[in-house]
Amino acid sequence: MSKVISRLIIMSLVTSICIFLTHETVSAATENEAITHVDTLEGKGWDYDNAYGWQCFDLVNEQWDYLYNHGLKGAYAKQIPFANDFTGEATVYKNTPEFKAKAGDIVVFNDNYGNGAGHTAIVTNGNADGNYYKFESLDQNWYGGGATRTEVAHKVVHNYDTEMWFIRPKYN
Ligand SMILES: [Ca+2]
Repeated sequence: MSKVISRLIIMSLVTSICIFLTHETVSAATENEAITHVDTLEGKGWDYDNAYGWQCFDLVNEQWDYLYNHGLKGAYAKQIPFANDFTGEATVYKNTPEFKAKAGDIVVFNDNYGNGAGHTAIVTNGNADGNYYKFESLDQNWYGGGATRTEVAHKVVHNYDTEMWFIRPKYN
């Protein structure tokens, strides 16, 4: 076998392995680094898509972009669990009575919230009441102050709801 052919075979093998690794790569951040990054988002207004002011989705996309260098798809927050391929990046959990959220999870509320658009936030404490009936998250636009840029990212205590999804990133 000529050296040229050998090199071509090796190059194609390396390329294949790189593509495989790229697809399977988890976040470059550790769990602790991700949680620390959430803290840096608090107290400021975030407009990831440069439209409609400081939406809930903007805040979540700031975190997702930190983790994976891209935002999440979905015309509305409620579509996040279904409009994205989370293979290699995260695990999606539908809420159940046994589910326990943890800091760093992305929570998605259904169309009973946000005037039909749903809502999304970043969990900061999965057990805000000591009984796992409530969790705390960092939110934008929970009170409707996103469009007017008056509601910076702030912590809110929410009830766990049946129709709720939690997206848990795969950390390094
Ligand atoms: Ca926006």
